[in-house]
Amino acid sequence: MSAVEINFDGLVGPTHNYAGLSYGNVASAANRDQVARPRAAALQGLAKMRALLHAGLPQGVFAPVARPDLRFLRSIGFSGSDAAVWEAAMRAEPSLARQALAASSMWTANAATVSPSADCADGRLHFTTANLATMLHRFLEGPHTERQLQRVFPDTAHFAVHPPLPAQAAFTDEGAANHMRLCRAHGAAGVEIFVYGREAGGIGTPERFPARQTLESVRAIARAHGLDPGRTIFARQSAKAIDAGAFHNDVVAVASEQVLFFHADAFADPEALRAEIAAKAAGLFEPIFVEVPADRVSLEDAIASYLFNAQLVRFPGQARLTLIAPREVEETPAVAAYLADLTAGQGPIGEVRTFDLRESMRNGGGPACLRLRVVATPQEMARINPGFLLDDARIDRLEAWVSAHYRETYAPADLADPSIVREVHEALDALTGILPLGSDFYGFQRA
Ligand code: SUG
Repeated sequence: MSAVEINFDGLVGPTHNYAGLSYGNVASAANRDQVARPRAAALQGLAKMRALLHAGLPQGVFAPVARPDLRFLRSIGFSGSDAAVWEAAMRAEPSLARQALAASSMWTANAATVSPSADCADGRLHFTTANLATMLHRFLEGPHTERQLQRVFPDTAHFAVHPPLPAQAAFTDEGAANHMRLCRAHGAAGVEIFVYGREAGGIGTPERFPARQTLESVRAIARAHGLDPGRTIFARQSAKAIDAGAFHNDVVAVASEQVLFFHADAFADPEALRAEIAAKAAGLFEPIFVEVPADRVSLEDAIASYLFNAQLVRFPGQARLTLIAPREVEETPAVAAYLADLTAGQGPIGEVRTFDLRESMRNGGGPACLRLRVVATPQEMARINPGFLLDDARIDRLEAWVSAHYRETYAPADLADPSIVREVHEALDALTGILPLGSDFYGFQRA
């Protein structure tokens, strides 16, 4: 048996809401203060997980963060009971309180950067927990994510879970959303491509929106993972893409096996990138480039439809890859027309399957954002905590849990309700009985 790629999707948390927190993420800004539907959001995510499982792919899950982040709120001076902390924070610092409430751990493409053991000098599978230091609400995810990774990948003989890089402007890191890997087969040595938006000195910085990943951060990750410089690439994302709203590279590019599917405006120097990939892949595999020209799909349509924020997967027995895309690609005429031509041709992508992920999409999170890819050999697979891998029975239990504990809707006026805190704690406490998190996983359980 060879290595497999497992998608670990983030379970949408009970406090899913639209707070407009992510400057530079056009969907997040546009939907600020809309009424959110946490239950539907979580069920949409679980439906995607079930569909990929039924299509024959291994599927894992990560638990949501406990929100509001009371530890954070206490660290900035709020005190008293949990409910009192929340009430006071919403009254005195509503915008910071909203940051503390974000359910953003659902986008596990930002949880960590992952290098399969075939690429790492010590033969272990490496994870660097992302510091997400550009956005406060996302930065708060770090301790949860590191703990989550340790629970799923506990065996240090096979797995290395690194803590986040220093949470400082020189090292801002958004995890796998800015990382791609090309290879002949998942278990074979590959070429890892790290995409960054700026250097700590500020050279080439976009003008409008923040670049969330630095060159210094990705170089540090490649070092920590023990990657071979001969098979590692650092590519600059184009400032144009960032300024158009591609706040992560996975909004404009996706890679799988030999295939790099990307927008013509994704990278600062696409020709140099192609040449470097070809040189570093020599003797390993033949890269296949599927570049989408701007006159077929504009950067704006690519970002609005999330065409590239797709999962590019190989279903068992399929000769060509399948693109798992959001429903929005069908609703953007230029994108729908492009995809019809793409799949009708002889290229590497033979099929498109779409999913309704509307609730996540409205915060700028498509299918690719919702999953962290982990390539595992059979030996590594046997050491993953199996309770985080899904089968139908576990998905049924999670769906029932969501239906029992999640609110139908969250309007901005609902958020100050102090009973939110108790509701979330009850829900997550019950979750630790479904996933093998342990009864001390969440801070409120340890308090
Ligand atoms: O970091 N949105 C997330 C979306 C992350 C998408 N992930 C990838 N592209 N891989 C972000 O901008 C919005 C939350 C709010 O506004 O309520 C948010 O955090």
